[in-house]
Amino acid sequence: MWAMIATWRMALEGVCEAGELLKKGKGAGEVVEQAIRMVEDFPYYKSVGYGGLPNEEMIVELDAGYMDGNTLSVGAVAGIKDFANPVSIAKELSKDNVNCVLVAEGAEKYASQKGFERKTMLTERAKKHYHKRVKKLQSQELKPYDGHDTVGEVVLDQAGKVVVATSTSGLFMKKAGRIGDSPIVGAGFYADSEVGGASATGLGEDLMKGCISYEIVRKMKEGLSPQEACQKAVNELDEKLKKSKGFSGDLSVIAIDKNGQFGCATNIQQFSFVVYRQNEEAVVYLADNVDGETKIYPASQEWMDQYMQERMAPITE
Ligand code: SD4
Repeated sequence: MWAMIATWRMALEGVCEAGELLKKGKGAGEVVEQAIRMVEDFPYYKSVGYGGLPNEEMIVELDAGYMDGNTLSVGAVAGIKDFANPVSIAKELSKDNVNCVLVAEGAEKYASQKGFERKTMLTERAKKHYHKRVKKLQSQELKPYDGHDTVGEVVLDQAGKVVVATSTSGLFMKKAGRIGDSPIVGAGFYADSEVGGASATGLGEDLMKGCISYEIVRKMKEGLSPQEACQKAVNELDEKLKKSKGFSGDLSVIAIDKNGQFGCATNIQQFSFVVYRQNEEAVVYLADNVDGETKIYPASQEWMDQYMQERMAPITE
């Protein structure tokens, strides 16, 4: 049995190609890397890789994480500038036993030494978004906004290995050096091939507080289904944050277990995600929070068309 799940509609093309590789018996590590690289390379996705939106100094700083569920090996980069594929650097780092999580200049030095492709990641389009935002920024809180999303993918291959990886430009207009949950093991991603894997997207500062990806895998290990584990983890963290400080940021999560069953939960509306499993078609689902329950339904063609139109529309003043 092979299966994969990924955050947000933007993962679809990569997931479809990845499925073909999984059918041929390719390993989860290679597959997840390839699927995420496709999102990193696509210039119209403004929250991951090339074309990702910059920080408040108009510099694109990228975060990525990778975990191998067979060995629990983890690699991650944070605040890395001008490398085309942070996910590949994170994967490479996971092969080491020490120095597996590198930030900023250290990460860049490592990536250069290893020969990873350098690329100016700030695009003209991202600059336009930046200038537009600067004009209206004064009144706005820093938060994940529509279309600004981390790609997180969990893959189960035919050999039963589970691998998870993430990649993001983080929050638009973040402070220089700010990192979210995406390069933090247990928060943005977690995998254990004996159980399954999970990944998160939303407000990193809040997702981290619940170590939410680890928590989902832990709940699955205790016997909850992926859906129950996702829902419980989101509700518990959401309630705790609201009770203790009156506010919870966006929390959206996905998971699959070692049998290829999947789950998703969110505290927002219209969280999109992609599932592709053996003997099934790849499906884009939408998830809505309805009174603490996540309602999941396939995205309509109209929604899919509009998604792409919005991503590729000219940026108006
Ligand atoms: C972060 N979790 O850097 C990421 C951003 C994100 O939807 O997922 N936005 O906090």
